[in-house]
Amino acid sequence: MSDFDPFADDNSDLSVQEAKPALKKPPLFKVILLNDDFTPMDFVIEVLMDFFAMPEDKATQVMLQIHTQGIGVCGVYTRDVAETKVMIVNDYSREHQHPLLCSMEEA
Ligand code: TYC
Repeated sequence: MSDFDPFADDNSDLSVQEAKPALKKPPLFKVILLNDDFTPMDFVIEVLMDFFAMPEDKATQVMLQIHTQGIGVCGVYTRDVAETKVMIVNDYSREHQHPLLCSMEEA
């Protein structure tokens, strides 16, 4: 009887699997609001509360910062979430005939 066993595994064909590179974190985007001379302060506060989940005191603080500095950050999100927020806020402002502008930039 032969000693050859076709199912025996001497591990001679083992190779070491290279570790997969760790997944890169997705880029993040700041959603920003721009100041203008016409949008009522109360409307901006409402937007910050309703679309960016800010409590009223925080929304008031951010609105005043935009009013005095010209620009302010509403939140930081992945690309899809940021794009959706920008669209929703701009649509909402247009619906209410306010020139409020929402935009995004890479964080
Ligand atoms: N500047 C506006 C006013 O005086 C208020 C305002 C604040 C508008 C923030 C836009 O993103 C804004 N009524």
